[in-house]
Amino acid sequence: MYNPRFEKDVFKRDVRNNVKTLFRKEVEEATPQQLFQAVSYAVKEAIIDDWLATQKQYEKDDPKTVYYMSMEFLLGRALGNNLINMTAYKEVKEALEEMGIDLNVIEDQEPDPALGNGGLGRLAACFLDSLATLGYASYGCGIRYRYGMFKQKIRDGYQVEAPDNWLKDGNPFELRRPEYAKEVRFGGNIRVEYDETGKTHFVQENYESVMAIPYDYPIVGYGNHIVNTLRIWDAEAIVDFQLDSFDRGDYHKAVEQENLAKNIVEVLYPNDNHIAGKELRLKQQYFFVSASIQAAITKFKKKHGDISKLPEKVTFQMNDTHPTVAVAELMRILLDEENLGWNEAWDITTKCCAYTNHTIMAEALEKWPINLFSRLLPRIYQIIQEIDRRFVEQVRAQYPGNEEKVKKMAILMDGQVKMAHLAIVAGYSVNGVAKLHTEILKNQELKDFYQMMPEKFNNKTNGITQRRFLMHANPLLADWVTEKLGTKEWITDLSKMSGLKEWLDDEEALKEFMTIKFKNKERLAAYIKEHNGVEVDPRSIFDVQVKRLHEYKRQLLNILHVMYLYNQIKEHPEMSFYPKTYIFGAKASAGYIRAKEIIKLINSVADVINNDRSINGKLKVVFIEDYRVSNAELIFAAADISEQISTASKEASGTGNMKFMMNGAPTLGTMDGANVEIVDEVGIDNAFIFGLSADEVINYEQNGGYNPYDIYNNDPDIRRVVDQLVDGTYANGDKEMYRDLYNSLLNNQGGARADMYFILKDFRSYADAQARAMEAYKDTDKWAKMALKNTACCGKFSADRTIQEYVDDIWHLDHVVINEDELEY
Ligand code: T68
Repeated sequence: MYNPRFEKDVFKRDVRNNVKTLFRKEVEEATPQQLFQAVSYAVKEAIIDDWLATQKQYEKDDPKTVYYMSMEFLLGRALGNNLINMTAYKEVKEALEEMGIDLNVIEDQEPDPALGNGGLGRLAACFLDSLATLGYASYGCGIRYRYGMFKQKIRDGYQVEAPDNWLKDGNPFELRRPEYAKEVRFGGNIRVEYDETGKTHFVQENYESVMAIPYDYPIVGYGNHIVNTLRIWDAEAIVDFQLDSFDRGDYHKAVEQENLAKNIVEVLYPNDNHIAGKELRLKQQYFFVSASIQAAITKFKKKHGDISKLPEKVTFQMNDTHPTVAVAELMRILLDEENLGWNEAWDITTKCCAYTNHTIMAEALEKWPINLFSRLLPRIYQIIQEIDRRFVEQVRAQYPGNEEKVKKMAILMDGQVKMAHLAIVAGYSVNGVAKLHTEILKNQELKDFYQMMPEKFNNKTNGITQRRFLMHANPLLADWVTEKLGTKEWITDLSKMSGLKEWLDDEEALKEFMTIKFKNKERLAAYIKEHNGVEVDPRSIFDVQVKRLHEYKRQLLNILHVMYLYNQIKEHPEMSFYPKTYIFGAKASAGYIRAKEIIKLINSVADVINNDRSINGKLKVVFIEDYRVSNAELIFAAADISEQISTASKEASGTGNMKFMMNGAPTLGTMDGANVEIVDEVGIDNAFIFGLSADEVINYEQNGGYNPYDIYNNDPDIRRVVDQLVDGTYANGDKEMYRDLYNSLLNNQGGARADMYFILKDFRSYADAQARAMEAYKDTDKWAKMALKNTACCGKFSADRTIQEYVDDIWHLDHVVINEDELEY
């Protein structure tokens, strides 16, 4: 047995004891939430042993460590995942059954930790899982937001946001570590001092400060006893709010300090691929970055003393530009606290920091107004000025007389601090997240930087963890895969999935595979019935688009096509049509009006179609409320078709596409992001590809776009659905409700081109891909083969592969092994 603590009797006794000591109850009287807590504390105890063992091993081996710096970690629930990675899931399920407890019900009690928006945050969580599983020393560094991603309710078809108070019942897996607290300073001014040797010192004064208190989360590796740490920071006032300060007249100051601390970690900004540029956001960034870097340096110095060796043992990976102040903070510590000279400090910093870019969307590029930035972070700003001064000198030396270059590349320009430029100049590595994306970075967005420093640029195609998205999400398929491969190796080596190709011509195996899909569709149908009150037929094709709502992701194209299908069915009731269920799930940023209009439109179309008896249930539309990691797991397992229909060039990678593929759903999509590599792996015949290429899109964009009226005027089907936005069909006669969507498709508006995302341009080609998919589905055997081929070819898309590439090319970490025989429990 892997872990003696999971001997059934011991475990059962632990759970009973926990119920008693935590709640003064017997198991039989406990609520499901109380049982969740009791079970989780029992699991945590077992984790702590491995956590300690890991610390010991790291202490001994002294491996190089990566600090993965991210504003977001979209973890999803921990209990089930931890049990899987401790290889104890089935044993614990059985033990609980014997106590009359259903593990699935208990798992559902856990709030879904949603400290992230979408792809970027979930990628960070998958990476931590892979780092632990592969045996690499790592810390995730982030913020312990009091409120995570909002809960989405649909009221009358509209999105309504409710706060996500995820900590209200406490959190069994976290560990508060006040002994590692760090002070973080904001504002004030910098006084220059000279010491007796004539050396300059920069002293920050009149600042406000907060205490950063770390909370540690165990990140359990799969079956290897390694437990790494996600360290997220809470903020507390330095001077506790004390009544006697009232007497001293400091009442306001005390309240202010308390509020400053409280505000910083209050809430996650709910924007995906969009930067609002709020001062509080910059505070959040500096807060967690400063605390994390201080902690890393303290730890390093305690062991090694000599700070010049930092790059040998430590690397900071910046997840997008959000933590880029890390560069200047590290410089500050090296200059002001370690008293190094500029060159030496710069040498260390540029060997320690690396940057991942996740988007080319202009509205997501971080630029801070200099006045705001320098007021909040005066010393950091000084340091950035000096970095910029030296860099601009270098540009001028390399491109004499070319002031255009300086304008395009400087870090400080037009009153702004350009965070991406800072990250590239100071980073030793700059990577994109899929091949196509990296090429676009090199040849378009970051072309000037690529020309000047090509050696920094590299690609790391994203991946996902098969532990959560296959083992936990789809236990039926996971067991089937193990049986067919005759080994569990795929759990830590996903390339082994290719062994499934042997079964592509085996009728019996294909039937089993499709039976599993059917059962998963029944499971999702039950969820939809319970949560949405809509009846869907698991025999219909489940065509799914779940992801954040964004114009570039083109949910609007999908729903316009549904409207078109509905028109067709009404007009030609006799035409052959395989019943289809279109499933959507998406949160819109609270302030993104147009995205919210699209949600309303989807729900209105669902309302009309689902209530039209005349179409005999041929078409259904479902909008799943509050799409998040936990229901995503049910959805991927049940999908027949994976909609990945972004405007080519806009989706840096996508990772949902990989989760669908792994679970046997062919991609219906554009040649964008990692779709390109999915098609490479699975073959063009096992996907449904349509639309403009990235080159074509970029070409149109550089030439002012295209004229959507050419399509509107010449294609009556398209014209009809576009008109239906403003003829009241889906708005109870209200002709204005969707006027903005209509205009966005046809008319230039201010700076925005008509149909910026080429929805009408790609419509015909999309409808054609949809028709091909339906034809393919009608041939049951052919479809089964195609679906299995997708699962069999998903090997490349494991985050384990991605992380190994980061390790080999960027981080150069040492592999750590914990010897099971030496464990002391
Ligand atoms: C996503 N980016 C990419 N950003 O859109 C997706 N942005 O193609 C890619 O697969 C994924 O990153 C992982 O690489 C995001 O998710 C954000 O969430 C975000 C958050 C705040 C500010 C800007």
